Amino acid sequence: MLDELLQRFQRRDRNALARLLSLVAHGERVDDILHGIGAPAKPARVVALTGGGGVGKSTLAGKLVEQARLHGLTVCVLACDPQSPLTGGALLGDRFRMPARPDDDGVFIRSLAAAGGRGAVAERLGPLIYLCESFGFDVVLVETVGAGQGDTAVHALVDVLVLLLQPETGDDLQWEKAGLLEVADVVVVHKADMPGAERVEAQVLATLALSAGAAAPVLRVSARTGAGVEALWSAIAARPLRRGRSDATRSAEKNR
Ligand SMILES: Nc1nc2c(ncn2[C@@H]2O[C@H](COP(=O)(O)OP(=O)(O)OP(=O)(O)O)[C@@H](O)[C@H]2O)c(=O)[nH]1
Ligand SMILES: [Mg+2]
Repeated sequence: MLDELLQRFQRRDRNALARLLSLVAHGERVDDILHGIGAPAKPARVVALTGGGGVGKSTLAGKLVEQARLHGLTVCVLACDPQSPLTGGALLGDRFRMPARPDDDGVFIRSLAAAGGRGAVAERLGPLIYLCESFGFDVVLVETVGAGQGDTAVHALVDVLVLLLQPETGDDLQWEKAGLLEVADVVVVHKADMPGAERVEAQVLATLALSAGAAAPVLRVSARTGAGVEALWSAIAARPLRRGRSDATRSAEKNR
């Protein structure tokens, strides 16, 4: 049964990929699956979109999918958003807001919100990413659960960590406390079509100026109007791939 799935995976059967992702998300046969799929033929560019609930991660992911396709790259989206009581569960919303053309086999979108609960999925994020990378996608885009301790762990599993903030959320200090700014490779002030974006941008720049590490680019972006989306794609594409990232991804579960 698993052997057959793995064979279909090697033949790039998307249903097999979907089934294997579900198994791993539920913590079933993870080692057998990792062993069976083999190493990726080429590294993917793995990008995480993280930020608080409702900051626009799913909407922006849809825009980045478009950018990837415009550049001729195949892309896989793993949406691990929580079944937020605020949104009543984002499962449907994610499909809705990521308008991949159904006939475009360069795009694969999988929501894992329902698989074993958010904690479980977050724990197995490494192997889930590794599966998508081995399948051969050029870009793997991960929508992670909102700001929290998990995000700093996500950093090691991805090449580019994109932190989304938005104007007037009233939790201006939250991202500083969480240390998220320090691990972000790109900071997006999202919903820049709304008032207050400049103020948040100024706060972020002031905070980054005080920190020791290399400053992450700060970009104002609106998925709604499309403003800044291309600049964001360029910033993501310009980041070097993280050395050793793929191995870290593969072994993430064993080492935890
Ligand atoms: N004004 C404005 N609203 C936006 C923008 N992008 C998304 N939104 C709205 O923000 C709300 C949340 O968007 P989502 O993309 O679901 O946000 P999310 O971060 O994925 O949400 P969760 O997965 O539930 O944490 C929706 O009502 C969107 O229409 C934007 O650029 N500008
Ligand atoms: Mg979402």
